[in-house]
Amino acid sequence: MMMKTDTTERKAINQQLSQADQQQYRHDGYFFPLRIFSTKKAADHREQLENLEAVYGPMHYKIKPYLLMKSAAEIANNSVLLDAVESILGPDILLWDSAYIIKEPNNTKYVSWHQDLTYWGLDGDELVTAWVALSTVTSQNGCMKMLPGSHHKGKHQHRSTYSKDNILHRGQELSAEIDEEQTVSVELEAGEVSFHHGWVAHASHPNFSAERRIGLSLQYLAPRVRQKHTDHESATLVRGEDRYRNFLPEPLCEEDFAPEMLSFQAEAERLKHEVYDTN
Ligand SMILES: O=C(O)CCC(=O)C(=O)O
Repeated sequence: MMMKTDTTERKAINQQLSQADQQQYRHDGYFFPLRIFSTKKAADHREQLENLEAVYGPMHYKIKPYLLMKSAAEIANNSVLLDAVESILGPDILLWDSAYIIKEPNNTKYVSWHQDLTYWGLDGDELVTAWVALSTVTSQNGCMKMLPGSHHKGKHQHRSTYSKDNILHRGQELSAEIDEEQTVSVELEAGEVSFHHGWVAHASHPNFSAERRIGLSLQYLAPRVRQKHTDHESATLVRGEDRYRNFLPEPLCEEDFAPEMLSFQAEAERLKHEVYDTN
């Protein structure tokens, strides 16, 4: 009886993407914007991030910050965000990876045109990235750009450039030239999120503004997907059930930068680099 009431209540407030939004995601390989919290709440999350950075150093590109920071864990478990992810992946959802991607003011760092799944070692593409804006994100400060429909044919050829200003680990970029005229800029207000498919071609240019550009990129997986290169990767079940156990369960963040979580995160980061760098 209790179970039935809980399910009914959750359904009543579930805010999954509309059929039209889901259709757009399937057609283009991305969907935006969706507001998941107010600009005031976004400013609060940004303040928590920047206060912790003042003590522990830069958080940019540190893997799985939701293990270390209550604020990141709260964003990753946001119910509006997860409702939208549920309408893309179904009811069972693992949080597999995440990173703050921060472009400092007037900075040359960029992200080359790439497809996320190229080097991630996964055996399926039931994965969606949710990119949560914690600052206003515009073409001027280096928002993401997407090539609509580029996810339909799966993997395209990449080359590793290891270019100094490229934020990606291997500076990987699509070998084919992208016609920028065909691309769409993912401009967001703080507190909004965009969703993109693991095979959609995307990139982001440098930050030409005087403000920090801050996003939290979160990768959600359907539990049936496997990591081909190791059985030791971990993930957090954020909704539903994991009937596959392809990933080790992760401890939950209850305190910012707890020592035991720091060592768990460091090992997860080491393993992730091993997979990214050798495949
Ligand atoms: O934050 C960026 O500029 C790029 C992010 C990205 O490539 C991703 O989240 O997949």
